[in-house]
Amino acid sequence: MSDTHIYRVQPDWKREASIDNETYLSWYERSISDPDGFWGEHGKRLDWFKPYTKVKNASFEGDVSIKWFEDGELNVSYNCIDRHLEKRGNQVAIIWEGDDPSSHRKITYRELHEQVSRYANVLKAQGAKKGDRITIYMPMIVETAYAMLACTRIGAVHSVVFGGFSPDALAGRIVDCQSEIIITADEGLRGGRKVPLKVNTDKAIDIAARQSMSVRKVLVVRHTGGAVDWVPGRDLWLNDEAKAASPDCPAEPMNAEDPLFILYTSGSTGKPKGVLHTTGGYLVHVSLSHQHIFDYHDGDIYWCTADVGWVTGHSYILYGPLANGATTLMFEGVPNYPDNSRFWQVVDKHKVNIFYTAPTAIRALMGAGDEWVKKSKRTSLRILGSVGEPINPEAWEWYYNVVGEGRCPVIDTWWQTENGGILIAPMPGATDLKPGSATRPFFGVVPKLIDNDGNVIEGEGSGNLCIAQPWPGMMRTVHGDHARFIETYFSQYPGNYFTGDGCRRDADGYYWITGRVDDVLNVSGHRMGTAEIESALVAHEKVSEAAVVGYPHDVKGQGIYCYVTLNEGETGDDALRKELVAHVRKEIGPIAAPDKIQFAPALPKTRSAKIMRRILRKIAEDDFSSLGDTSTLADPSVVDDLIANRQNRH
Ligand code: 6R9
Repeated sequence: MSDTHIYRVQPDWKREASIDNETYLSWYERSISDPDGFWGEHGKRLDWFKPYTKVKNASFEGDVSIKWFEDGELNVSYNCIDRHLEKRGNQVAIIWEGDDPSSHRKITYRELHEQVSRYANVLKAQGAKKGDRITIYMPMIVETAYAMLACTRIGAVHSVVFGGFSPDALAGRIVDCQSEIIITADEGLRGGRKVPLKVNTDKAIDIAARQSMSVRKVLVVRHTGGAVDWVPGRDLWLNDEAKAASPDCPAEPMNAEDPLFILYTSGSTGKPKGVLHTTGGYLVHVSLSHQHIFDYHDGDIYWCTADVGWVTGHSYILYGPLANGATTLMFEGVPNYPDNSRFWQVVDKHKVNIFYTAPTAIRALMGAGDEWVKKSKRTSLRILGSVGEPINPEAWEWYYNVVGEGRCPVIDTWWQTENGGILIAPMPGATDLKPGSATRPFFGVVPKLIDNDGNVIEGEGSGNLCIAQPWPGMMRTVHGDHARFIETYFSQYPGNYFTGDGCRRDADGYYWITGRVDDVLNVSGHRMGTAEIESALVAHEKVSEAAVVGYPHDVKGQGIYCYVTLNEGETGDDALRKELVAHVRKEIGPIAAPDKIQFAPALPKTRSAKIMRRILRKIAEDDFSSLGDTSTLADPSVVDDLIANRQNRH
C-alpha cells in the first residue's frame, strides 16, 4: 500500500460470518455487474407481505426515476418489530439513557410492539391516514421511536424536525409538507438544560397559520412535567391517549415505493429541501449496511450517539438496527454532562459493543484530556464508528489508540441524508484502515470522480464526487418538487448523482473525502446552507447585505463566518454583533449561530454583481497568499479593507 499509516485487519476483528476481504470483493463485484441478482437476493432479508418480482428499475438519465422492488409489499414497523417477536419478544430492543445519569429504561421488543401499536391507534383515531405527513418535533426519548414507528405502521409519512430548530424553521417544514398533525413533548432535556418544545410548537403553529396552514392536532408527550399552554380540542396528552388505545393494530401493507419519510436538509441554494425516502429499498440498504459495516452480531449492544432529528438517527439508531433485531441505545444527553467522561460511563454501564459517533465529539473529548477516558474500562467495545464530517487523522488516531486502546477498528462512514444509508466505509473483518479515509464503497455503490470541466478521473486523483449508478436506499425526489431534485443532483454531471463533496482516490482505490465543494457548511456535523444564514441575516432591519462562508475550527470542523454590510447610518459594534447572533438563533436555531461577524462596507463583487466567495473564504481562513485573480472585481480595493478588518487576527 502506498500510504504510511495503515492499520491491517487484526485477526480477532474477523468473527464468524463477518465479511472478509475476498467476500467483500466478490459481493461488491456482483453488486455492480448484476444488481438485479445481488439485491434480489439481499432483499429477502426482509419479510414481504407480497414478494417482489422486479428488482431494479432506475435511471439517472432524463426524468430520473428510481424504483426498487416496485411490485413488492411490506411494512417497516412489521420488519422492525413484529417479525422479531417470536424469537426475541423478551430481548431489549431499546435501551434509553437519560440526560440525568441516574435515569435509564429498557424496552423489550414485546413492549415496543405494544406501545407502537397503541400510538398507531391514537394516530388513526385522530384521523391520520396512509400517505398523510406527520411532523415529529421531539427530544431523544423512547416515545420518539414509538411515534416514528407508529407512522410507518399506518403508512403515514413522518417528517422529524431536530429539536434544536427554532419555531420559524419548524413552521417552514410544517408548511412545506402540509402536515396537519404534530407530535411533540412538553420539554426536552440536554446537559441539564430544558428545551421548550411545546412552546416552540405553539409559536410554529401560529407562524404556519399566517401562511394558511392549519395544524389540527398536537399530540404531546409528558416528559419533564414542565408547565405548558394548552389549546383545548387541538392539544392532547399522547401518554393518556395511548394508555386508553387498543394495543392491537395490524401493520398496513405498503408498496415498496410508497413514501416512508421526509427529512429536510440544507443545500447550496434556497430553503431546505424535503428529501423523500421510500419503503423497500431504504430498509434493505440500512439493514444490510448496519449488519456488515458494523459487523453486527446477535446479542451485540449497539449505540449511535446521533439525534433522531438527523438521517443518522433515522437509519442507524432506529431502522437499520431494529430491522436486524438489535439492541439499540438512545441517549438523551450530551458528551460533556455531567462531565467529559459521560460517553465512556454509558459504554461501561450498558456494556456497549459497537459505538458510533461524530468527529466533532471526538475532537472535543480529545481536547478535554485522556484522563476522562481512562476513568472507564471500555472492555466491551469492539467497533468504533465515525460519521458526519471528515475525521482528521489526529482525531482518528486518538479514537483508535486512547478510546479503543488499539483493539477496535475505526469505521469512518461517508454518506448523506439523500443517500439513505452508508455509501463508503470499511468493514471490520475485510478492510485495512487508513486514518482519515472512508476507504472503499459499499455494495452497489459506484463512486466516480469528475473534474470541473466534466472529465472523468480514472485511478489516482481528485475531483467532485459523483455516484454513477442508482442504489436501493437513495432518495426518490424532493417532496413536491421533482424538478429541484433533478436540478440539484443531476444537472452538473448528467447521468451521475452529484454529492457536493470533493474527494481524492489514492493508488489503492481508497476514497478520502475532502469536504463540500458547494456553499454548504458542516458545523459540528450539522449541515447548513450559507444561503439560509444569509437570508436570516438580511431579514434583520439593520442589514443590507450578507455573505457567509466557513472557516476551519478546531472542534466544530467548520465555523460560521459572516460578512455583513449594514444599511446607511447604522454602526457595526459589539452590541449589534450580539443582536445579529441572537437573530440568527431565533430564525434558524442555535446550531446556526455565527461564530464571527465582520462588518464590511462592501463585499467583493464581479462586474456582473456576483459575490466572489472564493476571496471571502480565503480571508476567513487567514490565507491571503492565494487570493487569485482579483482583477475582475468591480472594485478591487474592497479586498484590502476586508483583510485589514478581518476577525481571525491572532
Ligand atoms: C450522514 C450525514 C452529509 C455531508 C456530506 C459530507 C459530510 C458525512 C462524512 C462526511 C467526510 C465522512 N460527511 N460523513 N465527510 N467523511 N465520514 O452526515 O448526512 O447531514 O446529510 O451530511 O456530511 O460533506 O456531504 P448529512
